[in-house]
Amino acid sequence: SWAHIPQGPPDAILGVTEAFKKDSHPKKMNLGVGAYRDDAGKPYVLNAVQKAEKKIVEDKLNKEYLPITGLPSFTKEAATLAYGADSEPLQEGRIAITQSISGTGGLRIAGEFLSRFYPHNKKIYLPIPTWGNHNAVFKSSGLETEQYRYFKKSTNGLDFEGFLEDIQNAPRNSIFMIHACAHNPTGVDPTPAQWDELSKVIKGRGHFPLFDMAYQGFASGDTNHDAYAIRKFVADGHRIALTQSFAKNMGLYGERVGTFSIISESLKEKAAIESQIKLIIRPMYSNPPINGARIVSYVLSDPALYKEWLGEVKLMADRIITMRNKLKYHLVEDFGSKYSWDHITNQIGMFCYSGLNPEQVDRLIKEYHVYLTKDGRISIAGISSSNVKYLAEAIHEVTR
Ligand code: PLP
Ligand code: TYF
Repeated sequence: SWAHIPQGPPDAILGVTEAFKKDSHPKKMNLGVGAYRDDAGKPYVLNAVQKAEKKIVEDKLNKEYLPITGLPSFTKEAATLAYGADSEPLQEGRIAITQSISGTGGLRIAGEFLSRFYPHNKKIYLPIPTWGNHNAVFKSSGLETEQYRYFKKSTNGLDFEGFLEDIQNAPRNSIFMIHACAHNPTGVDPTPAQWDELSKVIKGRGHFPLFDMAYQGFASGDTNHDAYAIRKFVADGHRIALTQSFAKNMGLYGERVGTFSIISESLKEKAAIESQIKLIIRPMYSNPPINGARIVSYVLSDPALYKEWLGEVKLMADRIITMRNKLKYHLVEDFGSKYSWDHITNQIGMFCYSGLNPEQVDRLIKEYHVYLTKDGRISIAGISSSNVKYLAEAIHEVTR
């Protein structure tokens, strides 16, 4: 019998969608999960992706197994997108990389790799707050999670001093997991000058940075700009590890395509690392799915599709920025809210960390049918021209 099995809790973010689906109110809004919607509230399949899919069908490719570390043309293009074509370790062939089951799978391989091979300790430092799944993924990998300060409630911005202090106070050679851009859930990123300082201080303490890049292009609309942190750290000589996701920036959520990579010191070291990555993957899922990786490799390697894709990333990022501006405008100008809502437009990427407390979130859900996570995080992508004013009114009512 399985009677001894206790009921597990729902996922804090995906559970919001479940509640939303059960609501039949005509004005209901789902601002829970971070998935892009167009201005009509519909999922958006990028044109560049549709064209790549058409080409893939026309090319009549087979469905043989991929190698354990995935489609080589995909991992090569993905690494170039992240590290930049002029990256020294990339040009020298020193980056060990594998395809992964999207960003989450990349993080799981990262956790497993660090848990088996990181020589100094088994602790990983995560920002407060962070994406809920980070804790679970790293604990499942056998790492202990620690926390560092990141967000300052009083300003709804970065707690830069706290971040620096916690870097200084952590034992030498600690692992720091850092959101590369468009921090989830806060929408707060360090400035370039702050990244420069962070790189220096982290180096000084001998810490190891693992970057999670789930939103390249989504923060600024520019994939190079959003890669600033990782490229700066690499240029400063950090041999970083990195996970990438193509869920958001190519709209390939359900295709599950991403990477895990790590910079090695030499080709010999890289070969050993890759051999161990294979030993991690083999008993988990043998080898990754082929379709999403093909789509990404077609888009990134075809100059016309690549250009079209960059335009579409910018379009998505810009629509989000427009919604931020409108939400703030309605709150302040139409409804005369006496609070500062500057953080709505100062924060970037998919999310606004609104500062709403759990009681206010409860009222939004119960009285206004506006669904979001308990921490007050708003997925801006769920807002459209036709409901932004309704949302502003609802937020104004629960905060007045
Ligand atoms: N890391 C962060 C910060 C995220 O927000 C997400 C969620 O989208 C992921 C990783 C992983 O997402 P996926 O596994 O869909 O690529
Ligand atoms: O934070 C989010 O909304 C996205 C999507 O278990 C997501 O990262 C949320 C929860 C989850 C997987 C993906």
